[in-house]
Amino acid sequence: MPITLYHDVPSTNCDRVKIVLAEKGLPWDGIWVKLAKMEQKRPEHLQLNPYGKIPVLIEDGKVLFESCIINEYLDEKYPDPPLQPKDPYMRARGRILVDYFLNYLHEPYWTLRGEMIKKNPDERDTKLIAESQKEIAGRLQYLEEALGDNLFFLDDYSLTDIAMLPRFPRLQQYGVLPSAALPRLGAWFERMKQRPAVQTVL
Ligand SMILES: N[C@@H](CCC(=O)N[C@@H](CS)C(=O)NCC(=O)O)C(=O)O
Repeated sequence: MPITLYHDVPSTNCDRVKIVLAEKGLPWDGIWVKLAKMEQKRPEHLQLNPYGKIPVLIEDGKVLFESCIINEYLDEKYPDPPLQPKDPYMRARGRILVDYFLNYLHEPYWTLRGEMIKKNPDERDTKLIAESQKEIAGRLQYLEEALGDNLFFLDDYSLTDIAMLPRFPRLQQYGVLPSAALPRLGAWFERMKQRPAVQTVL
């Protein structure tokens, strides 16, 4: 049975799932959930995802939400090509890096995003923007070191790279990247952009 994805554009959380679907060559039908119209809060959507968010993926009548959990499901159900390391520690390490990136960067990222998308250029708080950019870049230093000299976070390309990628174009757009202090993350981002599956969401 085909996969159905409830999604919108732009949506970094939906992009994360779309990259995995593309890597696996899995066809999917899309159902638009227009965030601008708050369709994600409609009762019929809340029945699928009580958080009132997208993405939601349905396969064979089974409903899944939370992008990283959906991606693990897809990788386990469709293991070719594999997108998780076999070693349990490495899997856990990948989840830790994603948790760090999404949760620990959350506050300064949303402060910066708020300034950039909700205000006209002449209304923006330039001091707050500079502080947020600095805070995010400082927190990214841990990931710069975690990447080290590897091509990808867990050596081989994996769900960890895919989970992080969708926010990188925005970090670039909002002036956090490129940064002389984060050369490895900059090179990783360029490497990620070469992948056809990633190009489907750029
Ligand atoms: N942790 C969730 C986050 C999902 C999320 O925040 N999705 C956004 C779109 S990118 C959304 O639905 N926002 C609307 C809202 O929060 O009302 C996931 O990874 O799927």
